[in-house]
Amino acid sequence: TELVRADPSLKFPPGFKFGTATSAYQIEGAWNVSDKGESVWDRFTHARSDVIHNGHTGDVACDSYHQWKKDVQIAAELGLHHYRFSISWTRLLPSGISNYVSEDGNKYYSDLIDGLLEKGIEPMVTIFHWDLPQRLQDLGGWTNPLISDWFADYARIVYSLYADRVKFWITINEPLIFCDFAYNSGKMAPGTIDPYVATYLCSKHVLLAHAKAWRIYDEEFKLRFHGKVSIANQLIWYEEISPADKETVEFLNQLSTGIYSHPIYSEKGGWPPGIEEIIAEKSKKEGYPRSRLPAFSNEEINLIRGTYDFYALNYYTSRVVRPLKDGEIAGPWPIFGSLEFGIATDTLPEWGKSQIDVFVTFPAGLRHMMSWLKNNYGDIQIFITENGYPNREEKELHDIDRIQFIHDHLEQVLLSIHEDNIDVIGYTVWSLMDNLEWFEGYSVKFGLYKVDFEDPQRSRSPRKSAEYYRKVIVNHALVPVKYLYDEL
Ligand code: GBH
Repeated sequence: TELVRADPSLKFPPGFKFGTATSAYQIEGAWNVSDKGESVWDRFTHARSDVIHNGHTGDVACDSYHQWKKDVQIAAELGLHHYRFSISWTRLLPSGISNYVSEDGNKYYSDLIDGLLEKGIEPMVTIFHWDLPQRLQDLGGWTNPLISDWFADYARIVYSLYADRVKFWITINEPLIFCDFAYNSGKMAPGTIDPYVATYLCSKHVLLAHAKAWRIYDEEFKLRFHGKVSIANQLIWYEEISPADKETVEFLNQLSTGIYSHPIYSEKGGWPPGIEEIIAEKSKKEGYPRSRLPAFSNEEINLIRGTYDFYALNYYTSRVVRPLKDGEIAGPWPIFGSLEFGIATDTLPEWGKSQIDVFVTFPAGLRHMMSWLKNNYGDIQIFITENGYPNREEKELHDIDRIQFIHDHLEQVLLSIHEDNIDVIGYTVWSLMDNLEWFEGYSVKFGLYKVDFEDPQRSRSPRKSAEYYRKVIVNHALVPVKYLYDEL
């Protein structure tokens, strides 16, 4: 697990894109301006201050709804090729159902897209980043099979408004978090804990929703606009450290990555090998009339299979496996279904630390993950749609750890491209600026730009990592960290 270094003369391929990402609930604020409807995250932060750091909410956040020109400005300062942001479903469709489109909501996103394009920055739009309309949640949310049509209707409206200007689309962000982690932990909206049933209903309906939205683009928009559509998966790499781990490691990689990938990217389609059988067997033993992991019909398998134009991955951290100790119950992060399968995970002492315990850094995990994808699904294009480093407290703007993190991960990307022949087409830092880190509130900071949450104007100031990333983008190559240390 030693860190392999890249030849410093290696370059990123021509056309390789560098960007940053954010999401609507984490930055926009303006939670009830104009006719905006209530989302599950509005409801959750307002009702569940017990779960959320200091009772923080996204009511104002970075106030990007009013301050979006500042976001475009700093994105331009960085020299970004692309900026990934998400659309708030209830800002565009206040009731969640697509019979009525908000004029103000539409204008907000339309202006933002135009503002980015004027600066030569490509918008990459995430259609759903967790802020489900509360009204749809009241009807069961992602556990109701009708959600796949509600989502597809919403996606069609989004395409019809912006497909003339947006060429990169992410249908849905990280089902592993809002299905598996949410229903296992209760720490994410809607706050319901139901790891054995809700989790898997959500998984199935997400895949159908994505597939329908992908096909709508393919059939109704692609010929005219030539864009690309995918789903972004949070990938946690499970690393084998002894041959005895082999089977468990492969099982966990299939359970957390395969579950949202095999149905889309494999030749056969359907749930990943091993997973379907084992959950069906357990369900039977437990007396359920059918598997808790709902089966796909042949028609559904064919609907989902092949619904991608590239692979979108978010990578933060890795784990190794170990057996549970006596009496130990494994937690919901970062293995989902740990309650089910009783596998514990660890990190290695030589891996990097951050101020947030769960975000242990292992850059080689990114490279291994991409090779795993290639081994399982063939030669697909990969777009890294998130990668980033958190701090809780930072010496004002001097975020050397974050610079090292970005450097080390980009180095692994270069190795994947040049040594492993993996077709990586872009890299995206989470995040452009500090924002509401879900149940961690504003206490966890990921930004290349610091946001002053005491300032009514929510001023943004560049950290050293912003300067570093700008240099990487200008040079289109890895910039040595040492060079920057000398400057600081
Ligand atoms: C991404 O996933 C999201 O897309 C983005 O919105 C988010 O801001 C970013 O990463 C940084 O987190 O403390 O043991 O309860 C986030 C996935 C889910 C990772 C919750 C950390 C906490 C586990 N995150 N998890 S624990």
